Amino acid sequence: MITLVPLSGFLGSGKTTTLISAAIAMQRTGRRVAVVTNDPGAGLVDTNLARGGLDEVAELAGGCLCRRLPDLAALLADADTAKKADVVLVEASGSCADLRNTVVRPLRDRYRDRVTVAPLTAVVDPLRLAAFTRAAERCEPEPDLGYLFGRQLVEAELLAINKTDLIGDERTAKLEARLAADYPTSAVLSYSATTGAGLEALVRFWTRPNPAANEHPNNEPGVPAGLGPHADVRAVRGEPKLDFTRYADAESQVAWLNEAFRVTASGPAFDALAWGRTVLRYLSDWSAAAGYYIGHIKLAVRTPAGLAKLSVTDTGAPPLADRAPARPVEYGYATLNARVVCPPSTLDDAVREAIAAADKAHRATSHGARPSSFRSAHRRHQPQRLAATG
Ligand SMILES: Nc1nc2c(ncn2[C@@H]2O[C@H](COP(=O)(O)OP(=O)(O)OP(=O)(O)O)[C@@H](O)[C@H]2O)c(=O)[nH]1
Ligand SMILES: [Mg+2]
Repeated sequence: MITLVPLSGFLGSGKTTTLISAAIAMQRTGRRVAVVTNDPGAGLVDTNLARGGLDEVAELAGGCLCRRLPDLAALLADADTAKKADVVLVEASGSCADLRNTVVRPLRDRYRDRVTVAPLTAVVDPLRLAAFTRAAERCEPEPDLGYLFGRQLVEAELLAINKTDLIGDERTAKLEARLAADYPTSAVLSYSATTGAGLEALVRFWTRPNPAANEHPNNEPGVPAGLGPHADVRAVRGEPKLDFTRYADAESQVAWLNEAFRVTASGPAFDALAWGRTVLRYLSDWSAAAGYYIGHIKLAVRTPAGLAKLSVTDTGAPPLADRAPARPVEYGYATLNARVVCPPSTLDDAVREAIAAADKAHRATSHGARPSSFRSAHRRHQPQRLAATG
């Protein structure tokens, strides 16, 4: 029986970092692990990053997990039959909610003889949570993206507080206690995907023997056993149903860019990490100046000397480097993914300018970058302003 671990959580919360660190930790204990990334568009930094450290990586692009459920089921069957994996970690897109009803429960219903589905795990960035909480405490109207963030927490079976290295032990303990009180039917854990602290407990939680989990789809924490397989778990828990209009509004505010292009040195070699840092610094400054909210902007440059990978997870924040190539290089293949609350054409302009600025500063030439952002069809004309996480 194969185990599926579904990871949800807001943009930039650390899902991919968690998935890679956890996969490596599991492999060390002899497990065969595969990972699956998912996005509305193709060309993912996350897939590049995962392929840099893991053998079994699949990308389900072109639609949310709920729309790709048959493909996910086929992937699981293949991984099982070909003995490629006994654990599959799946990352949902950061703007996805309602996974419990659209992915987890159908898998538990229909594939229970083949798949054990681990608790739906929402990766929580404590700084992002604090920003939404502060805005609520100031009695600001809840932005639709804040609503989406909240829904991811509501439906999770495990709230996994990540990035504890940024907040320290005392704040972590307080946050754990608060989430346990606010979400009494969910489990709460804390860890750091980058330092590895607490990661072992997270992995243990996912893979603990839980023979009851697949016996009945409603055998879940907080849900009385014996309800029919199609009962709505949220209704049973007394939670309001998902407001699909707000969910669609939230998604439609985000300009979404997946762009791939080639970069070559204008001189003998260029520094791909420094080049990438300039691209992201430019976009971060631009977002701060214009008041646009960054969900996540990430950039990977695949070079002969290794991968350069950087992220910005907040408006105006400095780019953080996750991977650095060993030396300057003659060329690289760049993948840029940006999720920003602004009009798509505005993001396209900013990306063009950012690339031009980096090319000029680092004696490089980018070829074939034609930014073409999109957003889901449900349009809002006034993107809402959100508080930065800082
Ligand atoms: N300090 C710190 N940074 C982290 C941790 N986990 C992730 N990050 C950083 O947060 C940024 C975003 O991490 P990702 O793993 O790409 O986040 P994600 O949730 O997969 O992002 P999307 O797929 O875009 O929604 C990266 O720069 C990571 O290095 C952590 O435990 N501590
Ligand atoms: Mg990711």
